[in-house]
Amino acid sequence: AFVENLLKHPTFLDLSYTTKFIDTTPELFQFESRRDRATKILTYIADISVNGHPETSGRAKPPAEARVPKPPVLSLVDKPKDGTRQLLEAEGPQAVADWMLAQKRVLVTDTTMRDAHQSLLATRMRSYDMIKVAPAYAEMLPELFSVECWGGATFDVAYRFLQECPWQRLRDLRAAMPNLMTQMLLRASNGVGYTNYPDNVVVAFTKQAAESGVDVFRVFDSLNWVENMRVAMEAVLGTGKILEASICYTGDIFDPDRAKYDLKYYVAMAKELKAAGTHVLGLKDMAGLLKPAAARVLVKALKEETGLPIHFHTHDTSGVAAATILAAADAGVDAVDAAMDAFSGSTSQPCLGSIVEALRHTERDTGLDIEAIRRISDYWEAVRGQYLAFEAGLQAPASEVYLHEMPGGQFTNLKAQARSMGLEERWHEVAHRYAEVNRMFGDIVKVTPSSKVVGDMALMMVAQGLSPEDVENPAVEVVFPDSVVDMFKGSIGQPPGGWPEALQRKILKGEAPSTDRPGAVMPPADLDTMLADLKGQVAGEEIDNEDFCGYLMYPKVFLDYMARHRDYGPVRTLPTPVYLYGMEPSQEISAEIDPGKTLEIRLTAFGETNEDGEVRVFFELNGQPRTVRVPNRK
Ligand code: BTN
Ligand code: 3PY
Ligand code: ZN
Repeated sequence: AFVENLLKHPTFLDLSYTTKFIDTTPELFQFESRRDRATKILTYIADISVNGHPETSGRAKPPAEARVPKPPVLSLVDKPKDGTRQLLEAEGPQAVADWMLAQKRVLVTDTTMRDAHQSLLATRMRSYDMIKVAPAYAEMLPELFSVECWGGATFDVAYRFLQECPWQRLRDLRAAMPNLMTQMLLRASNGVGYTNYPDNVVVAFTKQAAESGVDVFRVFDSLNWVENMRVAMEAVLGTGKILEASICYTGDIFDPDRAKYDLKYYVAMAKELKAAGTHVLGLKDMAGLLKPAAARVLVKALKEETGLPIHFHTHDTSGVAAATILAAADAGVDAVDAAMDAFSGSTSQPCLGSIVEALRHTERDTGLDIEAIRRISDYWEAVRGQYLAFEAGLQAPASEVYLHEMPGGQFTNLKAQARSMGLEERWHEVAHRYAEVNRMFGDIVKVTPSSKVVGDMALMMVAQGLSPEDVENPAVEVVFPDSVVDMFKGSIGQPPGGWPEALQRKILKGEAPSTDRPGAVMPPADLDTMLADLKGQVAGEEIDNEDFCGYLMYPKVFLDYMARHRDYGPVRTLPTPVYLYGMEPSQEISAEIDPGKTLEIRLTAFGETNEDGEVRVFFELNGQPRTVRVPNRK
């Protein structure tokens, strides 16, 4: 009967089906597939309940009485009011840019679903928690400029740690917020990865991102090398979506000791980005280094010299980011980024609700509804509580950021890396070394992936007790991290003024560096062969272009994800506490594995462990008894 149904189905007949089609078209399978997927999910729950989740073991656990996140109840009568998305669809990206310039109010981007959790919770927020509140954004905050919800580190973390498809997240969010523009962070030639990809991979990925639902592309290069941004910028322009090419801010325009990154430098870069056709100019202060007085001068100059709308992004690590935003607002900034209150402050963005209040009844009033913000933030507060295991634990603002200049999005990751090397106690030493490495490297922009290279080097120096003098001394043998060797070879591009030559000679041991744009000397990827390879490796699974683009970015991570998907099924549909901690006897949950198709799951009991080391776990699935066996690894 299944095959008969399948052959008659119109989607099958036009050959556009994929496994996603099978996932979303359960009527084909009658009972079989659903039972199959149910068994997989029960196996996952059983395994985590017995053995724990490897990512949360040994970490702080939320108390049993923790509040369950409940999104605001919506009217659901009217469709949400039109927003920026309708303007983009009707009139295109240039019209949106013109409209931005015509606004008196400060426009606001909410970063909660991307940078905020990347910077506070090591990027671990699951789609489940985002999708539940997305309709509330659409109904209650239609005046938002955009919702940043994709790209940066979220892409690989989704596959690698959350066992979910990042593309599906994008499609689901896009559908739930039809009036709001979605925004992503694209690392230009580094895609959403840590290394330079062939040009045709960057183009294929960007096109697919636009097709799957990204409206605004913030594009940056980790060394501020405009040459290395052009392929991604052109690709975005080709999609008809909004290009927000960005300057990464580092140093201090007022500090004579950091004259490399002065006002002239930033204005010149802004003009290059304008000439390359950007619709909006991003000012990306990834570490939160731009001080209020400097923001006044910089924003004013960028606006005057380019005439472009300016979109300012910063981090609150220092505790003064809101002051910088207000100064930027005074100087005429067009749009700013902020995170919902419960996900704001510290290494994340400054507080959205407080910025809205600070500007209320002024010329630059944002027009956002503060009651809506409070209700949505109340939901986020409960969500954040569930991810206690991933909190980075920066307890207070830290002026130390002006020393190390670490991006907010790197902070939690580097701290975790330090912890895994047994260096957590020596964090302030790592911070010092990080600053010294930056100086040795010639004072570079530090943002993914260049920041990762600086971090690798700093950790290595702390672990091995090496000083900058040791590193620079030609007579002292140093084994440099691979990422450092690659960067000095030119693999992620050129910093302004090039690499310091003496250090470069020591690192490369006589090998010649390249100053070419990496994509210009790299052969294009053979996409047909790679697709055939991928299909061979996942025999039996259909692969669509989203999957293929995931594989192009992260071949191994993607294949591991697929293999786990075959064993565990759509675990993205489990509530977060169950995904992270499993279930207790007599606990009951539901999981909506397809729209309107819900599994009612009750864990009844754990059995004894048999001589093969396996435990039986007893469930009721939609009222019927079910048993699964999983290895007891405890
Ligand atoms: C199952 O549910 O057991 C099989 C479905 C397999 C779906 C694959 S996994 C990778 C890719 N991404 C998706 O969203 N679907 C396919
Ligand atoms: C990223 O590239 O993920 C960033 O957040 C850079 O700031
Ligand atoms: Zn950021």
